[in-house]
Amino acid sequence: MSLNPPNRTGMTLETFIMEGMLGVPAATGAFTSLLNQIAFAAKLVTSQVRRAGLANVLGYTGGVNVQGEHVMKLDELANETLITALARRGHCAAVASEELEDVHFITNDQRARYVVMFDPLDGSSNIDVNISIGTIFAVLRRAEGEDVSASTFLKPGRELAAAGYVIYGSSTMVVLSTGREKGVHGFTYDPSVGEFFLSHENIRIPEQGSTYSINEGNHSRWSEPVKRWNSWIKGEGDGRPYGSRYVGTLVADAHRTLLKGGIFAYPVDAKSPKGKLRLLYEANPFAFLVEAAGGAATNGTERILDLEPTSLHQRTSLVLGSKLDVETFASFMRGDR
Ligand code: P6P
Repeated sequence: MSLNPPNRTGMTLETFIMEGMLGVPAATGAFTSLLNQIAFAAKLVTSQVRRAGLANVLGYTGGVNVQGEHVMKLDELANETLITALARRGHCAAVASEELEDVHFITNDQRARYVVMFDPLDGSSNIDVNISIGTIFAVLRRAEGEDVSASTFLKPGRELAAAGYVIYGSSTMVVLSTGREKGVHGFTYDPSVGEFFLSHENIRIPEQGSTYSINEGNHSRWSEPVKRWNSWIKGEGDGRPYGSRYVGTLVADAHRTLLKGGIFAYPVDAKSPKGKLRLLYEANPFAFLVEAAGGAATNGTERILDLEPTSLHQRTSLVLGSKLDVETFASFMRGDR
């Protein structure tokens, strides 16, 4: 009699990690603890974000509050929260953040086996209009005996040990993966008990979708191949008309694409000739997740996870989503269509 796989829906994120469901042998302890620290930080940041609507009252405005104290902007607060959480328990040697020009060193102790890159609050310009925002993170292992430096972070995304994001939307969710073999899993936050519960086990992206996501306001600045792809995807000519969805927060647009399929594209353009999105803590984490869920992620033609980083904040074009939709985009870039 074949036993059905255990239904793990409702399992807490902490238990899921502790029991090695992410392919993390609990025996290591360090990696498990690091992921749980990230989950802990997500709880703190979601609490700060949920109160952002009261920003002027609570003073999360980056100005000075009634006591005359300088108050951090929400993205600075999220940044500080993540660094503090990651510095505990001694498993993280250093962090690289969208908010910090340089690497923030924590310890060179060899027991700190990992470094973490993150965008603490992606899309923070959408806070004051109550549109979804998010936190994006990626984890790299240090090489044995390696002294921590900026170059520790400059590894291609295929070497990531884990990646994930928190989306602060109609509910707060953590979505993370330790790689293709262990899948991509989503956990939804229940603020009444302060826990993330497994709600989306083993997320798989459809082979093809029916929505495309791109900022059409950049149309005049796109290359000719991108313009040809754009008119095709609208159904002008032989294309199948897709629905257009664009939030303007990478975490929200990529999350929808991961769950529903389709394509998200932020190609280079005349205003952003190297692309707008950051390779290390935006493109790589989402490329890692989308590939682990069975999709694809390129810079238009090359696999994102194979790009060799040269600087912490370097930008890239990013095209991700259903394998077939990303390949169609690439066929236009190659001039095949
Ligand atoms: P645009 C948000 O500012 C962000 O960095 C990403 O989250 C998002 O995908 C992109 O910029 C949106 O850029 O030019 O369309 O406003």
